[in-house]
Amino acid sequence: MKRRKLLFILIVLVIASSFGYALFSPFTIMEEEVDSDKDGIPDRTEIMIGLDPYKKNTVEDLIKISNQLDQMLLNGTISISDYRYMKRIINELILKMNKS
Ligand SMILES: [Ca+2]
Repeated sequence: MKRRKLLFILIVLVIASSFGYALFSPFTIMEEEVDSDKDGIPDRTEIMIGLDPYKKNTVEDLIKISNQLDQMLLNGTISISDYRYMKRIINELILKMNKS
């Protein structure tokens, strides 16, 4: 009996998570696709890393921000988790922009 209950809960969780994913992901993708200045960096990401989403940015701008983040880490004005998170995003963008 207990096993059945657990199995039921598990099935409900699996269905709920897949449904949640299906509901959530289209919005995420739509938001990611908005790139007002068409520089390859989505608006949401530009705002997150402190760029103007209506002004085209280059790889050099991203490198500049990356260096600023290094300074912030050294000064202790950014947490290590925020630093890692932002660096990962910026590095991915630099790679993406270098490929295109
Ligand atoms: Ca952009």
